[in-house]
Amino acid sequence: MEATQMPDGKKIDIGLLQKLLDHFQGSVLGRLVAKIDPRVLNDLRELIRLMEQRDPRIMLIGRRGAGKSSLINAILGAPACPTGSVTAGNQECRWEVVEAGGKRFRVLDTKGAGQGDDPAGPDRSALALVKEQIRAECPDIILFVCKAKEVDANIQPDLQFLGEVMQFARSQYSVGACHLVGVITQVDELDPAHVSTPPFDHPVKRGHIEKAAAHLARLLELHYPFARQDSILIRPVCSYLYFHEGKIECDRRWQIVELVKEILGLLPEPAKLRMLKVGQFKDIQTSLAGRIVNTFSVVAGLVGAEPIPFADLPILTSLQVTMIAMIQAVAGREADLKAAKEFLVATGIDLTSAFTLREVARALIKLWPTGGNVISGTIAGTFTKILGTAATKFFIGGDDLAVVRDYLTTNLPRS
Ligand SMILES: Nc1nc2c(ncn2[C@@H]2O[C@H](COP(=O)(O)OP(=O)(O)O)[C@@H](O)[C@H]2O)c(=O)[nH]1
Ligand SMILES: [Mg+2]
Repeated sequence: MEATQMPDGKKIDIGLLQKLLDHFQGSVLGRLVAKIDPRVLNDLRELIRLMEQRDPRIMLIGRRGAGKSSLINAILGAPACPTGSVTAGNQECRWEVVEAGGKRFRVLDTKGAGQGDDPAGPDRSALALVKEQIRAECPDIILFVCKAKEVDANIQPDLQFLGEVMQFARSQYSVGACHLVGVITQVDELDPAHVSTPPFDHPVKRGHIEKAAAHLARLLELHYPFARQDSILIRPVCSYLYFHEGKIECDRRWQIVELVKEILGLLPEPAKLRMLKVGQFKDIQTSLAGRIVNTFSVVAGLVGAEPIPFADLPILTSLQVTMIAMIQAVAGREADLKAAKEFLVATGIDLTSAFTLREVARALIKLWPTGGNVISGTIAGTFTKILGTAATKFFIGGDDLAVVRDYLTTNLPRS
């Protein structure tokens, strides 16, 4: 274990977490803890995956004009994809990066089953191209996009296309690798059409939106081959955004944030952080940060309690700085250690000085006069938790430094 003083690298050293995970899996105490609460090691494993930070992969199925490109723009809040195709255009079927304002993900835009009226079923050559792309990379999410006014307009071929695509994806990857969400677009155009601005709470309009959603749900139940094992989400949205000279001139987006939240819930860990950048999802960020803080506290507790064949102070320090950097990442910032250290300096905590820890230790021993390893484990865990909570308050809660310092002064036990 090379951690000497403070971790030196700029980026998070996931290797440290991996080494600790390996260590705990083999150690008696680690196994004991895992036995008491198997979530600990699983959480650590998931946190390691979270930091892989790869682009989410979203595949779009729906016919031309359904609003696939508009939906992507609505999610990004920027005109990243050309819309309003009057003609089919020569869009290529391959994974593309879409990005705007620091938000990015990958999209596989497909035209679905072509014009949708071929009795022979989906376009075979289109399907072959899609399969080639899926073989290369599995979509995390398939958005089956259907115009609200057209949910009952011969979408069978598109459904068949969807079914074949998912069957292929599941033949190549595990069941949990690819999820379906049904998206009903352009709900603003449903009757009464003069109710064209969100939140569309005209009772008749709401009735039509619900009817369209129920209809698509029923069609999927009948025709989607995995209808029984997958719980399928249906999300009606309005993606209408009008850009003029690069600025938003009209914004009628509705339920887009909810859709993104649903996507976030379905994404695998490595793809989550990039998707989090798409919006300010404080609740999701807070709960992810909470998981990070809890896991690191437990791990720090283990490091503190167990005679590990490396000095525990530098490792605890590395863990704590890593934890803070991960909270920064969840907050949508760069996960770099320099900022984490700057945060610590700003709050007045010097992790490199054993003094801080000793102070805390002395105070805690008074609180828990039991003995030995348990105490040092408890101290390390408690201290880590307090630090993590402070970082969460600052980076996610948006509390200013004075508030965070206050929190630390109140909660760090004094001797
Ligand atoms: N009123 C309204 N029009 C939309 C909405 N979404 C897309 N459109 C329009 O529908 C047309 C086709 O959209 P587009 O995103 O290009 O569809 P795609 O072919 O599936 O990519 C464009 O003129 C869009 O402006 C929506 O939610 N409401
Ligand atoms: Mg398009």
